Amino acid sequence: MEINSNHSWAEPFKIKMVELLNMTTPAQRKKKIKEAGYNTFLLRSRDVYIDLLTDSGTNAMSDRQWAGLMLGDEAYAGSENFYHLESAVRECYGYKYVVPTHQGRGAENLLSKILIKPGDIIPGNMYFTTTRLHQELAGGIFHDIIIDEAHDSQNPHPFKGNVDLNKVEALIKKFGPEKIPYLCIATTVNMAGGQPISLKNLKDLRKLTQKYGIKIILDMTRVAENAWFIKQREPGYKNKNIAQIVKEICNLTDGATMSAKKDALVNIGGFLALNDKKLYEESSNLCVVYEGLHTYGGLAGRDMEAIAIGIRESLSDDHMDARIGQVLYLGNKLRKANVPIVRPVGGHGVFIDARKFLSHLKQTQFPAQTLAAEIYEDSGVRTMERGIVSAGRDAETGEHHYPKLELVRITIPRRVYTQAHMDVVAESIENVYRNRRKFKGLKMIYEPRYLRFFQARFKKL
Ligand code: PLI
Repeated sequence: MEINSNHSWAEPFKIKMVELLNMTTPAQRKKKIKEAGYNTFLLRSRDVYIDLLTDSGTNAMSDRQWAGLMLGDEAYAGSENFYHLESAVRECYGYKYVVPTHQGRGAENLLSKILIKPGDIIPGNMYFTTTRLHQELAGGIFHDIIIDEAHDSQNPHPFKGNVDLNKVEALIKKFGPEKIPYLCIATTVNMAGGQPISLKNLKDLRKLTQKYGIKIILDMTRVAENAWFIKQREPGYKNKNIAQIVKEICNLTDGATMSAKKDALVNIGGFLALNDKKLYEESSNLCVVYEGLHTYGGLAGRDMEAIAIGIRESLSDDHMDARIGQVLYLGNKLRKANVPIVRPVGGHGVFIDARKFLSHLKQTQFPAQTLAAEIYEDSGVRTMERGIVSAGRDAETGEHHYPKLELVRITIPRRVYTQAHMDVVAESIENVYRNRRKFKGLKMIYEPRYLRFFQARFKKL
């Protein structure tokens, strides 16, 4: 798809320092992935050439962020950097109160503990792994309210992160509004392939939920990326900038959880942002139990400074054109080679449809896990399973969840890799695609209790 500005997506930065990479041989990689139980999370990073496991905490910081680290005020209480972070959140996102946390799941924990009672229903536009687990640990039950199109990898809907309002109304009718403390709405929807929600949909949702007094809490982890898609695709937003669109999104919600490790261009950190004073007081009090004092929340002063600067950098239109332009570049290359990928290409990565890629395997043979391991073996490129392993088990029945989407995520860190790296990635995946009939699937031989995809081990069938 075209970017509707009059210049290309070339990076609005130049490179000042580089990190040297290890190159490995096919024989070494075969051994390493076997030792890692065919789980790319269990590889050592020194054995990886191009690391596209995640865009989380893998960003390259700018010279201004690195300079900001030297301004770290490492006081236990009242660090100056906290107030810089608070100002950035207020000015850029419009929320009144901020509680820093060590990363996004720290904020999810605080939010779930203050808002969810056992038996509550938490509707969301598709699940995210850590988000749903914290809801469940607090006694909540997650319900998927995303539009059906999001579960179909080939449906070209421009806003596959949208909520189906009929699904929301049906939940309200069935359980009653008092059982639904909030809706958890993600920008862009990670497990659907990095798909955006439209502002029209969010406005309609706000109207509906306000009628019943139900809050909307944003998972704003990739809100600026979502804003870029709104600018490209939604009527009326072409002439607005990313910063304005982000503000408009946040204004339609009551609060947000944030993993600053994505949009905000840092390596660690997150926060919970709220508008309600009483909820803020409760969460800042719980923060001292789980994270640290409410003016540092598990972060060093220097980390908060880097986030404050990163938030502002993330709202630059030029940055976002280059960031998502690079993702589209890889996506278009793979599409031209007929590799089955999720359409449209999302914001933070290209997602391969492993069901179509390895159509001879059953879902219980873990096609996406198999494919991620084979890509590593082929070229040292590390990707991630986002299918049946990530989906885990039903909290009540103990059965596997069987998600319709069985995907391998090729996730692009921000400001890290070049176009030549993307060419190598595409060539490797095309090579694996040519050899796809040879792969026989995997068997799970170790399954941890929580978030199994991180630590599960497999052997080849
Ligand atoms: O990894 P955390 O704890 O900073 O953030 C958790 C988290 C919350 N919401 C969303 C949409 C995420 O994508 C997310 C973390 N994502 C990871 C680690 C990823 O690889 O996508």
